Amino acid sequence: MKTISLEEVLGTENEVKGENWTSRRLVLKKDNMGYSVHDTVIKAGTETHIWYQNHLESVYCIEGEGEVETLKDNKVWPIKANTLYALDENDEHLLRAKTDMRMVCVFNPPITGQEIHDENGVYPVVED
Ligand code: 9YT
Repeated sequence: MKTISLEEVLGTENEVKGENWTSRRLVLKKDNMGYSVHDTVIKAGTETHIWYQNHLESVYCIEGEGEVETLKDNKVWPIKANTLYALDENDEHLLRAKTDMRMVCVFNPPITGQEIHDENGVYPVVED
């Protein structure tokens, strides 16, 4: 077995910054676990358009609050600490952070790192 601490990831290539979030990759495809695990912070006051067409993702909120709107039905799902949302239908959605939100994200199949560089499946909302 092995351990990895958040401190070991900070400031490395596995700390990836998007426009509205910073994702610290703890477990990646190269670790051969069949999934990846990220500790992600979403910035307060942001809205992010996300559609992982090739990945299933579970997102466990451990700090903060906000909401998810699923775009197929415009349903709004309040999210706060200790709530997990599972994108079990590759759901296209908007993630709105009221406060900073800290999320533990699990991806199946695992993120390689390369996909995220290209931001495949993640389309930030363009602000006017
Ligand atoms: C919650 C979410 O999907 N945020 C976008 C970043 C993504 N989770 C990642 O790459 O860690």
